[in-house]
Amino acid sequence: MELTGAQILLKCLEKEGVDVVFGFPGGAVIDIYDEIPNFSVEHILVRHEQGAIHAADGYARATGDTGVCLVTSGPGATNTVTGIATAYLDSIPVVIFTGQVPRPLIGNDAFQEVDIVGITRPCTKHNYLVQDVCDLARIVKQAFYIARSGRPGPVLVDLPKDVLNQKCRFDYPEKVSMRSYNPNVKPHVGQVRKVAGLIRKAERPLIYSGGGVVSSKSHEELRWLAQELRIPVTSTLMGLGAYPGDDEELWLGMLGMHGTYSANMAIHNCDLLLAAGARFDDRVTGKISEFAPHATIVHIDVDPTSIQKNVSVHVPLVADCKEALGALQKEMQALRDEMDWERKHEQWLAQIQEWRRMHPLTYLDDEEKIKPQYVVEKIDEITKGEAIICTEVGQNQMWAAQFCTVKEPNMFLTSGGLGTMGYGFPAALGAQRAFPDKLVIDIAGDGSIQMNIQEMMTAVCNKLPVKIVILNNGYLGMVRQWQELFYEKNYCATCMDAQPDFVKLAEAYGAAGFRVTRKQDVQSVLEEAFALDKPVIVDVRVEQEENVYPMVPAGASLTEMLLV
Ligand SMILES: Cc1ncc(C[n+]2csc(CCOP(=O)(O)OP(=O)(O)O)c2C)c(N)n1
Repeated sequence: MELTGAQILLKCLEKEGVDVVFGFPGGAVIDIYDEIPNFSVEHILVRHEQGAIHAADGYARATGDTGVCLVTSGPGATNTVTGIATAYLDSIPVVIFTGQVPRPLIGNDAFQEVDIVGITRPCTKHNYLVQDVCDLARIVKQAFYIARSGRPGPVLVDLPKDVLNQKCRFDYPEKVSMRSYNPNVKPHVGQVRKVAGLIRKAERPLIYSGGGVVSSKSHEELRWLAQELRIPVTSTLMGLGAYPGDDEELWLGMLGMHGTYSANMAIHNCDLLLAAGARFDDRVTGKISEFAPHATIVHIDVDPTSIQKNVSVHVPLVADCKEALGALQKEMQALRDEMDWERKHEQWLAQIQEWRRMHPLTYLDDEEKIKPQYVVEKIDEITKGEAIICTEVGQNQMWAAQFCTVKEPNMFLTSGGLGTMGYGFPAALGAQRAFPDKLVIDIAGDGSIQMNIQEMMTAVCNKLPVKIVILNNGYLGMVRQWQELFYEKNYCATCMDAQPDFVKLAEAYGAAGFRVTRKQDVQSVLEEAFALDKPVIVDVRVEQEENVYPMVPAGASLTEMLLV
């Protein structure tokens, strides 16, 4: 039987096991919307297309599966670009379907025409313009395959309106074969042996784990290597949760610009750095020429182009992290019996504990004022590490990363690479849709939350009881911090004291709102808010000019930390 393009698309989604699509309609995709009620795919109507793409991304990060978003042509498509770039920089699998004007009008400046394939070429892993309905099923199959495999990422499929009306027999391919795309997932045996030999010889080894460990689901292998061989672990913002944040011996916390003193000192002094699924971004390395100066650097990454990009690596291992760490585990299992790992790194681990004692991750608490770190600590205490934590961008994000004990992967969702304000709340909606019974909290700044607050209506309509905790400092805090430290306190354009009444705003949408102005109320209000079965905003008035420490000034060496 022949089906229309719109029907074929929805059938493909069913075949891919997609249970939810986040979207916003328009003329170019109305044929798809016309068919949605006839298929098993749920559609969640957002209030802005940026909300749709971040929600799809949040769904993908929380589940480890692929997120899907559907929008119309022109402004609908361009409204997703920030979210596409966000997913691209963090290697998150999402498939974006955009409507396009009918083929005969393409290139004619038709109403609501943009070249979205051209616009997104630099920020998608791959993209397609479907020219013939008979290609549609194959393209959708490829899109999902490319988004998920190798180094994951966003894939966009642009759908001209007339193609959605054309008919073709539906035939979903079983397999994908693309001559030009064959990610290398198996590690080279010789390289694995070499790395095993290096681990065996190392006296001061350190694991630097990134988002690739989370997305390849290789946290078990990582944990084995660290715990059995007694190798301390630090991670990027994206890697949080791969290693349990409550291991007080081997876990050093995040490294880099706002990393812990012990993590940054360990990087500087280690003799072997095992980087897994991380890309040495500048927020992590500080001054490149002084990064890990005494270490042999091993880099495990499925994307060969990320190797040697920023830092010169001694031993590359191009493979999926799960395959590579699994192979290393096997090699090391054989060696473990002949070595006394328990004693081997004793001095190194003692040195690390000493650094931790000298400069623990801390802040100057106050009897009266509410410190933002105190709020995050309370959130952590109340949720016992069992909530999915999302963040916006800025100081709120760094405090969340520093003071939340993330114990499992896929539990800390944040825009690491692009640093997109407005990411956290819609991402939280995606995560909450994936896990209706989990507590999902967006730790927010008063600036960021205003970027996508319209999605509160989506939360209320769809009964997604996300909790937003605003660390309200009345500033675009992170920029203000830079102005304070490096621009002689010239607080130009960072004061945000003209604000909506967040409690009334929540109520206007049909959600609940609380305001906290006294330290002694923080805990009880958070508990009350988290217990409610509806979306909530908690507006906490925190100390206005609090800074995030430690801080490595941009371009400085990791050892040049400003401390509390
Ligand atoms: C879309 C976007 N615009 C601008 C920035 C630059 N920026 C980074 S952090 C920040 C301040 C964020 O302020 P707020 O959300 O209030 O959080 P705080 O730092 O106070 O916790 C800004 C403006 C950004 N990251 N994203």
